[in-house]
Amino acid sequence: AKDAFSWEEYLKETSSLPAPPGCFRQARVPPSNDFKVGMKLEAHDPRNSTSVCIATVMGLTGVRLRLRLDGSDNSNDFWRLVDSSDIQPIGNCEKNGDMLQPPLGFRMNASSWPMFLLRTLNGAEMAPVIAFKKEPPGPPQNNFRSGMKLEAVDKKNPYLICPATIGEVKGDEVFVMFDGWRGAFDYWCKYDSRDVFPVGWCSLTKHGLQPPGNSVTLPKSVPILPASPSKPSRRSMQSPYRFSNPLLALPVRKGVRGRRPKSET
Ligand code: MLY
Repeated sequence: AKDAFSWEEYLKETSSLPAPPGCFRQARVPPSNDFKVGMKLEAHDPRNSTSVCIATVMGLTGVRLRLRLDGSDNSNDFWRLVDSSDIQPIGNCEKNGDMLQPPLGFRMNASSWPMFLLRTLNGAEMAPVIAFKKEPPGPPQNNFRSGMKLEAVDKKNPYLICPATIGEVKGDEVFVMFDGWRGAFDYWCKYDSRDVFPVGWCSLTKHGLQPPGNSVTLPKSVPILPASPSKPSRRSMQSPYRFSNPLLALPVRKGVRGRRPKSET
């Protein structure tokens, strides 16, 4: 489609560079997704990470799984990479001498858990051991620098992966800013978070990539400029996106400079 987002053009338009692959805790060659919808596995309860529960694969997006804990409701689905250490084959928990737990918010009376567990596993299709990939090691140190571009999970809408920029680096943490969203979705995370990916990851793994939002981002380090005498370039006028680089982003119209568009969520 002519309006499809292109990193190549976007990086040029914003005069920015992608974070090098060595910054990320992701496989250099993404693993294959050998799971199928309906398969069952063991997963740590995201709301109670010490308990291991039974989960069902509800969907596949690239090399991520949409998971739902058995006995939970349908409004707490979560997403995990196929090489996440949060998931494992059925049987692992017991092998380690642990017991499978009901999810937080188990729909039934706690006393019905043992029978529920038997029933949910009876005749279930278990995800095969080969589908679980080994989690890659993290880089030994935080190699991110502010201004680098990446692809990141929107934690408020975790099915979405979006273009983002490193806004700040502090010790082992980075501030992830979503391009074109005026800060509403930004967050701090560890540099070795599994929720951040190098530019090109979505295309490589056939995961949808959201286009940037259409709000202008004004980096705090950039001084306010005098009104530009030149007209904005054809390219920036035609593009469906507003840009993070204010030099390219702000066509000056009717004397209104740097006016921010209305917020969108
Ligand atoms: N406002 C919309 C989607 C917001 C997505 C923002 N991400 C892409 C940074 C909603 O909440 O449904």
